This record gives sequence, C-alpha cells and structure tokens, in this order.
Amino acid sequence: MSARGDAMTIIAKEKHRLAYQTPDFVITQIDLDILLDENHTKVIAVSQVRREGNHKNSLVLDGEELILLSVRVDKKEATYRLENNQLHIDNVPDSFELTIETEINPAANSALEGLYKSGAAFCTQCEAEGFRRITYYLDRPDVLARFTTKITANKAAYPILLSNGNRVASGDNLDGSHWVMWSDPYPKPCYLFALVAGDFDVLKDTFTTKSGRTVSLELFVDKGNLNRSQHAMNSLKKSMAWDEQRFGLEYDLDIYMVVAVDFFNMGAMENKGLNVFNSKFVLANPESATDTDYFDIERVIGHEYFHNWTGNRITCRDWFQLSLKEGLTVFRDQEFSSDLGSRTINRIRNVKIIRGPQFAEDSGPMSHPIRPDVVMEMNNFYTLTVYEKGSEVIRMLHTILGETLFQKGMALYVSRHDGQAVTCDDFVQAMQDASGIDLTLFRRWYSQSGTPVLNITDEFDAVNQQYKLTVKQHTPPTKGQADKQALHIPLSVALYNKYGEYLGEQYDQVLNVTQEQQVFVFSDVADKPVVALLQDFSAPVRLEFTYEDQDLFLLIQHSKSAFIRWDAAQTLLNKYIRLNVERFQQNKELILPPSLFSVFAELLRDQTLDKSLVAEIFRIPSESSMAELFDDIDIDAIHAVKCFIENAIATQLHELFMESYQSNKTGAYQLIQSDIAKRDLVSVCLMYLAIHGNERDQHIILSHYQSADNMTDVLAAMQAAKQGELSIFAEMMLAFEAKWKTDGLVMDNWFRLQATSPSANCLSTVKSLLTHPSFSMQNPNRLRALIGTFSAANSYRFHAIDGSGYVFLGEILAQLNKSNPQVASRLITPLLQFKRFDTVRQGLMKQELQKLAGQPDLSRDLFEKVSRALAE
Ligand code: B3K
Ligand code: ZN
Repeated sequence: MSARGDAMTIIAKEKHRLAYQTPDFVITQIDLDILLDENHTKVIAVSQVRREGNHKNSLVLDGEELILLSVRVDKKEATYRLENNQLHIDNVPDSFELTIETEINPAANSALEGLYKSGAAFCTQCEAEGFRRITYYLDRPDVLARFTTKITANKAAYPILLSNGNRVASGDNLDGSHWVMWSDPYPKPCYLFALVAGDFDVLKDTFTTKSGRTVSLELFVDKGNLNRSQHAMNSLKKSMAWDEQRFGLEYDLDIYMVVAVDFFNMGAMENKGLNVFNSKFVLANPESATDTDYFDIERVIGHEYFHNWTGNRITCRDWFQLSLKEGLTVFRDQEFSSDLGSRTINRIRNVKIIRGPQFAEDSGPMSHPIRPDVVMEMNNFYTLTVYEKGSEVIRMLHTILGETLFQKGMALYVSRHDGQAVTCDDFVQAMQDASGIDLTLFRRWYSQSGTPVLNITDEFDAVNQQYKLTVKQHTPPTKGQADKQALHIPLSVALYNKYGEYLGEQYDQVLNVTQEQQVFVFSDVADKPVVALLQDFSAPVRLEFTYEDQDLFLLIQHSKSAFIRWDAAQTLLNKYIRLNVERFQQNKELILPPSLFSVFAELLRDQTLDKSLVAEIFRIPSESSMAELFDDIDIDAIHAVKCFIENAIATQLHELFMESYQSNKTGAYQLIQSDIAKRDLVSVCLMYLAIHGNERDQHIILSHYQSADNMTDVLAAMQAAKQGELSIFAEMMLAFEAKWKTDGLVMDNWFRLQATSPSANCLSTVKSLLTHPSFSMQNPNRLRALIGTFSAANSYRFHAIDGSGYVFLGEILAQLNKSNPQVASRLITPLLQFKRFDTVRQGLMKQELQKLAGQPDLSRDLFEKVSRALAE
C-alpha cells in the first residue's frame, strides 16, 4: 500500500495545526468523467486551476492507489514527477485547465475509502482524505470547487447512477452502457463528493420548505428492502422541518438522496445532496429492528441532514477544525432527539458516553483537545472527544448564552461564513459578537485536552444563614500538555431543604467557574440545604464532592430534576462500587446500604415516573464505565462487585420485578414513546428476573420471547437469558439463527449476544464464529458486532489473565491492518489503556502492541496509536 511506509516516513507525515498555510493553488471547477468497471475504472478529471498569491511554486496534488495514465496542461501533454504519493507539475501558468486520466480498481478496495464495491453496488467515501484515491487533486477542505460528474456504466447491472447536485442529462450508448450527468451548483471541498451506482429500490417522497419550494426526497435501498425504509424517510422529513423551526435553516437543492449500503466504515456520510448510509442506520421494521435502532436511525438521518448547513455550506478550513462541524452537528442532533423525544433520557444516555469511553479517551495515550494539534492519520481523529466532548463544548456555550443569544450567534455565524471554509475560532467569535459575552477564557476548551476535575466542598453558617460552596478546578496533565489552565466552567446547582423541597429559582443557578478556586455564597438559607450539583451535566468534568447517603437518597426521591434523580443514584452506586472494590481487594464481605433497596423499590412502584428513567436508574454501570472510577483498573474486583450489586437487587426486589414486568408488558407493537419506555423497563425487569433465575422466572422469560411481535422484546428476553446463564438461552439462539441467518444486520445482534456472554468459553465461541456463514471479515458491521463487542464490552473475558483475549485481538488487528486499517484502528482501543492494569495484564497487552509495532507494513492508522501508547 503506497500510503504506508516504515516508521521514519510515517513520522515525517505528522501534521501540526499551527503549520497551516493557505493553498498555493485553488481549483474552481472540476468536471469528472467516470467510466465504471469493477477492476479498471477510468477517471478523467478536468480542473480549472488558479495560482493564489505571488509565488512560482509547482502544483502539487495528492493521490493514492492510482494508476496515472496522462496529465495535460491546457490540453497539452505535461511533464510531471511522482513523489511520495504526490503529483508535482512544475512551471504551470497562473491559470489553466488541467486534465488528468487515472485508473482505479474498486473491487480490490477493501479499505472502503475512495471508490469501492459494496456488494453489487459501487459507492464512495471521501472524508477525510479519500478523494485522492479517485484522482490526483488538492485534497484539502479549504479548496472549494463546482463539480460536474458524468458517470458511465453497464445499464443492466447499474441502472441507477448517482452523484451530487442535480441530474442534468443522461443517455444510452450502443454497447449496453448508459450515462448520467450530475451538476452541483454549490462549490464544495472534495471530501463531500459522492458517487453511487447500482440496482436499488427507491422510496420517493417530497418536502415543502418554509419558503414553499418542493424538494424531491429519494431513499435508495437494496432490492426487496422497501418495507424497511419508511422510518428513515419519516425521519428525514422531521429533520428538515425541525431545522427550519429551531434554527431557521432551509434546504438548498431541489433533491435530497440517501443511499443505504452494507459495507461502510462508519455510520453515514453527509455528501452534498447524496448521503451514503450504513444500512444499519436506514433499514427498520418492528420485526427486525429494536427501539434503539429506530431511535438511532432518526438521530443519524438528522445528523447528516443538519450537516448540510453545519459542515457543507460552512465547512472546515483544515482537518484540525473537525469539531467545528462535528461537535456542532452532534449538538444539533442531540437537540433534535430531545425536542422530539425525552430530553432527560437523551441527556442521560449522552452523559453515559462522556463519563465512560470519552473520559477514558481523555486520559489515555490518544488524549487530544477537541481541536487537535498534531495528527498523523486524520481518520484517527473522528473521536468521542471531537464529536461528543465537542458537542458538550457547544452545549456549554448554549448554557452560558441561553437559547436566544445562541440562535443569534448561529444566525451571525451562518450569514458571516456561508460558502466559506472556516475555523473553530471563527465560530466562537460569531457567538461572542452576537451575544456581547466575552468568550476569551471559554476558548481554552478548544485547546486544552483532558478531563477537568471540580473539587467542591460546602459549609453552612447557621448564624448568618449562609450556604457556601468552595469550588476548585484542576485538569490532570495529559499527553503533550503538562500544564493546564483554568477553564470557564458553567456549574449548574440547585438547593433543596432536608425534606427534599426545592428552595426556589434564586437557589437554582448556573455558576460561572472561571478561576482555580472560587467561593459562591447563597444567602437567607434557613437550614443546611442539600445541593444538587452539575445539573444536567452542565460541563464535561469529573465531580468530587462528599455526599452523605441520606442526601443522595433524598435527591433520588425528591429532586425536581429527573436527571438529578438518576445522577444521584449513579453517585450512590459509584460510592459503593469504590468501597466494595476496596473490600473485595481486602477479602471483606461486600455491602450495600439497606435503604438502597427500599428507595429503589419505591421507584419501581411509582406509577408517575417515566419508565425509561426507572430503567436507567436500575441499569448498573457497565464494567468499563465502573473502570473509569479508578486510576488502576482491577478487572476481577470490578466484575465481582457488579455481580454482587445485581444479585443483591435481583434477590431483594424479586417480587417487585415480577409485578413491574406484568404491569408494563405492552400489547401489539406500537412505536410510541410510552410503549418504548415500557419495553425499556420490561427489559430491565427481565434481566433481574433472569439473574434470580428460578423456574417461574425462566418461564416468564421464555414466554416473553415466544410471544414477542418485535425485535426489542425478542432481544430483551435473549439478553436476560444470556446474563442469567439460563439453559433456555441456547434454544433461543438456535431459533434466532435459523430465522435470521441470511440477514447480516439482524445477525449482528446475535453476534453481540455471543460476544458478551459471561460464560468462560466465550472467547472460543467468538473464535469459532469467525467462520460462521453470516460473518465476514470484510464487513465492518460484522467486525464491530463480534470482535469489537467482545473486546470493548466484555471486559471480564477480554482481559482474561492468561492474555488469550489480547492475543486474539492482536491477530485480528494484524490481519485488518492490511485489509481495512480504519476499522483496525477503531478496534484497537481496549489495548491502548494497558498502563492502567495490573503488571501481568500490562505486560501481556504491551506484548501485543509490540508485535503490531513490528509489523513490516503497519498502516499509518495503527502506527499512530501503537506508537503513542508504547511511548507513554
Ligand atoms: N462526517 C462523517 C464521518 C467521516 C469519517 C471519516 N473517517 C460522518 C459524520 O460525522 O456525519
Ligand atoms: Zn457528522
């Protein structure tokens, strides 16, 4: 692979944010003529090139995995040099037409970047730097060109030929091929280019924009899948309406197309007017998809649609600015989901991601600010930090400015920068200019990596009736950043009295923490209050505050914020997780406070609570999020404590789970909020019943499975049976496999169940499944479902003390290093944290990393992560 090389060449490729330079040349127009063929696709690119600034530099274009056929400058054969994946053309005029002919091999493209085959179809993925695998080009986001694309292909095999913009012409050739010409009126960076060719079923609809224009909506799915495409179409229409209502942003082209493909490295891609989607985020019907699948489809359809403004019309100047579009668009999709569904439940689920895997990333060898400073392989920076923490940073701005000023800032940002490629600083500047609020200090969130810690102590002065909070902030050092500065942290707090009564709005405030230490005083407080801290998780920080159990119980029972009720339960559980891990290590008996059972029982009995909230409270943190409570991870202790807590709750509240199961069981399937919440709670009840596991419990689980008319209920029963290691699990798995074995997306659930099995032979099962007919090493969804789940979501088995889990993952990564480095680079994550484990595991994990480091053809993707981890 020509983009790869030995360690030294790779190091030379490290790029720095501050080294940004404006391009020497721009391309204003590119006309592509693409003759599709499985192994010999021909690409003729005619570009209008213009020199920028006063210099005599050569034109240097990026290209990878290309066969160069010819280069012409103003129609004349040109001389050129090929050096390190770049095409150099010396002595070019200031303005000229450049014609480049290349040949590519889409069928051999297993990396799924550039033009490749997904099953029978051709499709593309160009972000971040995939366009250079289609033709030699100025592959950088600040070069914006108008594109026309003529696609020619065999008509019988590829009746549908798509690209960005509007379809302007088409025709048939005598040899059985046909062609379609597309023209995109909006100048765009090449990462937004897309091409799709294949034989699809199409679902058509229209949307009328607020200014009265009719937009054609077309959703392309594999033949036979139309009955699974309606929800995605509904989601698209909801997204378009929501962006008009909440952000005042209207769609700009006459057509919006979405294509679902089976082979895709990530979720979806926002190519202008032609989104390409992983079929996982398009296809759903009640029988084959869960409530979570439905939710995710709506969320991802929204996310890609919202990029049309935040990403496409206004794009990134360089890739270091990725969070400009991703953090903002994640914030927008979270708000969309929250406006359409439950704000609290959305917030809880997003916060779990930050506190779990994002905090882990923040403290590990790949730790980086939301706007990274050094990048080797850009694909490695589509991270939880850039996306999810990036969204938290936007959310903090929203909290500080309020909705009105935030929207004023958005409007200014859009009007000021429409059609441009800009920076995160430009965004913050627009927010500051529109609001009049000084954001100088706030900008540090863009440059500082790591998770800030807020250490809070309180004091009650009965004589003066004052309640004081002393807030200290510090951010532990991270890779490349030893010294940290104070950040602007919005800290939302509210006070309650000892009966759990809310003290009123003057005691419910967002405090602006801006210094290393600050004291905040509340006056006229009659008795020592109970404080709810970091309401709605108002900042992505770790909180240190010593709560008495009784105060947490009070917040769980009485807080007027549903989020705080959940969060207080988390804090209580975390307190006992920490304590019990220590007790386990000291060989002491594990304990829980007796009131936990009575307070939790009340929650189950309370008919007024959102069922999903109750479900979330009863979901004990996963072992990997428990790990985030500790600097040094004790896998065995964490596993024991998790089992202990779940067993204790299952035993103590057994009858209540039985009752709650019966009263929340839903009738015929409906995709409505109240039923979704009930199914959620039912799945938790089933899980506890399975852990308890007597004959009656087993009977309930089996009959739940047998009578289910939807995938959510089917999987709830199977998940429970697996967790309780019940004998009925094996039969369920066999029946499921027989029914779904030809449907990869549905089988992913089955692979995930296998991969998360608590059973001691889990790894050998996972290994044997590599040859299962439904599995494929070429399909990223299958890889993530089986291997990704085993190594990231089954910590106890993956971290087996004999190192077998590590060796297994190491071997898989060595294989994927060649075929699909991007996916390999995602799957390696659990190995990177080796420093936090005991010496035996550390040694074994390190051994696997070293083996990878010794691979002669290590991809840039893996090299960056392995070398950063080993350098720690
Ligand atoms: N922008 C794409 C992600 C591209 C990832 C490239 N490795 C999807 C999204 O965030 O909407
Ligand atoms: Zn995105």
